[in-house]
Amino acid sequence: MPVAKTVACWRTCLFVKAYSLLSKPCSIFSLALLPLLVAGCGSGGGTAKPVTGSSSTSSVVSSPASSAASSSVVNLGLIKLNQVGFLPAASKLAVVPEVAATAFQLLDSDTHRVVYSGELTSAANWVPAQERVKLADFSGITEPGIYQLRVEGVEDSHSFPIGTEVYRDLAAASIKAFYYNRAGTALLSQHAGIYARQAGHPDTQVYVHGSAASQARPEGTVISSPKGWYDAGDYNKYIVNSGISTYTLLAAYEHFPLLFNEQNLNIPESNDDMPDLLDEILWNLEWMLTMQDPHDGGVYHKLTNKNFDGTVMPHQATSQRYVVQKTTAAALDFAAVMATASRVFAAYEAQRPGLAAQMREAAESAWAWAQTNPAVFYVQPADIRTGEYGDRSLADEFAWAAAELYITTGDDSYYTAMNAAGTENTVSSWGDVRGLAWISLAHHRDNLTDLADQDLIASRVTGLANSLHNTWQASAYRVSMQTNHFVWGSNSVALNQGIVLVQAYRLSGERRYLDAAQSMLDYVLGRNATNIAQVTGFGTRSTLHPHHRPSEADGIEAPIPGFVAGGPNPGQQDRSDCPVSYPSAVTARSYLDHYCSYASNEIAINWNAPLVYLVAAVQALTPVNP
Ligand SMILES: [Ca+2]
Ligand SMILES: [Ca+2]
Ligand SMILES: [Ca+2]
Repeated sequence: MPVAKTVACWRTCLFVKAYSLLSKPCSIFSLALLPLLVAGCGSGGGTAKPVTGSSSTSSVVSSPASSAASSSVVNLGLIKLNQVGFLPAASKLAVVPEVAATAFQLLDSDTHRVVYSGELTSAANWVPAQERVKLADFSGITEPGIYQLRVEGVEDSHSFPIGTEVYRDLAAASIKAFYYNRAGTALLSQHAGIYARQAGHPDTQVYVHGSAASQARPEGTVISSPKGWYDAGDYNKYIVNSGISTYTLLAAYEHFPLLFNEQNLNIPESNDDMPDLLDEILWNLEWMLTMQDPHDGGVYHKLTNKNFDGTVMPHQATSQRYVVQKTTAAALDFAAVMATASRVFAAYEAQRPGLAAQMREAAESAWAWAQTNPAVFYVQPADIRTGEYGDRSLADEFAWAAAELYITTGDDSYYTAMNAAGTENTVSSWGDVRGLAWISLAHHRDNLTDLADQDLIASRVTGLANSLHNTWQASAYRVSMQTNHFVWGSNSVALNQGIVLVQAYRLSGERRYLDAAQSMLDYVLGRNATNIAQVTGFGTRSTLHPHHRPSEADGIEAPIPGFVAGGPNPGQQDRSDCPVSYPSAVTARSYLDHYCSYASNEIAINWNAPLVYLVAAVQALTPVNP
């Protein structure tokens, strides 16, 4: 077992992540602190053991099923497309290197018979990849089958399917990833297969940290706070990041219930009388409820070790756990999620009597706490070194919580508190959640009180979507990702952009928004500059070595499936902790498929949730008949 000094340092860099995701450069403050924090980590840095300990090689580009001829460089010269495939009536695009050819052919992958020929667009530059490419549009091909794209002068593309079921497995796996990250329970082989593991982190005896002490619960008070999902590649649980993650899954259910009602994830709660997605969400909601102090409504910011665990399995990580500091952000994110959840679970009163009411009361008391404590920011105690999720801009958290409470209760005072006219719409991230308010208001627009400004709701949704759509339309890769979007967790930016586009489609029915949203799914699944489908277990050439402790420590070669990687991040904040170099410093190719790379290859619940949502949306919204 690695010794304590091999505690990974990626959370040190989450500290930086806090800044990068808020679209600020790393502050001098954070950079100045880095050496101090990293100093405690030993030579391994983010990697708790040498790469040779990995179950596979450290090669960045190798892949068992790669069709690439050369593995010595990232394959700039290849056709890039969604490797998981397309629904029959979907928009279908591929990126082709700048070659002399002006036409492309679609082949039947088995017979190599040409089934379609089309014109390539003229070449254009995609700035984030510094790459000139052409586009092939084969949206007109709707016949189910397995295909490849052929362009003279380039290797044939990966094989990919067109069919009605192409996203079925991905839709399930992206949710089951949360099951694999459950705290406090053993994963049995009947559900987890080769990824079965012992229970870790029961969290039934958690200490109230000094920073969280109150008269009713002084320092050292023992509370029980079981269940929940591990946040990311580490084993701690954070309310702020649980906020957007749990909400995004709840929104997926609110928007597309039919899809999930029929889904069987093969989890312990399968075959009960609750949709499996809701069962999985409850695993985290039940934990979140325990994070509220019943004496005052305040919510602890996180449940954590003092330091990060090494690269060990959950049951081997047995450090004492603490709840740390109540914060305004935690109270507001908690209030928003519980208000949302109480709407969703109101339909399951028979299965869970009283739960919806309990959640609503929990939301309202957390909101009340935040009203009396409107600016309690997270301050990392001296003896705690895990992730901070610090955020000093809370207008968006207030707006989001108010919007969800307004929708759930119908109380106009919450709409007033939201300050709708002063609340912009943005692509969401854990630290900027105002966009979630607009998603919920747009979805519930037919059931709001007269006070709600319907024109404003529509204009906020379409305004942001139009901006993304215009970028998409003008992009050589036909994606809405631009250079400044390549922050830590850039794949979640792409996915959350897709979610914004989906809202505009749901509001307007204009197909262009759905096509742009499809492109953002395509992007994560292979139509990106790395030519890697960045979800474990999916695509011909996909992420193999995520920064995820169980995936690294389990001794199984294949990574646990269904996790989206953080994605290209030119910040490369893990460079000094990695024994191999990134294959490229170019923005959209700055991705390292290695366990060491917490800055480009970690997994996180707030990155997987928008994958769940976007896959479901594309499946549910794409017309069945071409
Ligand atoms: Ca179930
Ligand atoms: Ca914020
Ligand atoms: Ca593994």
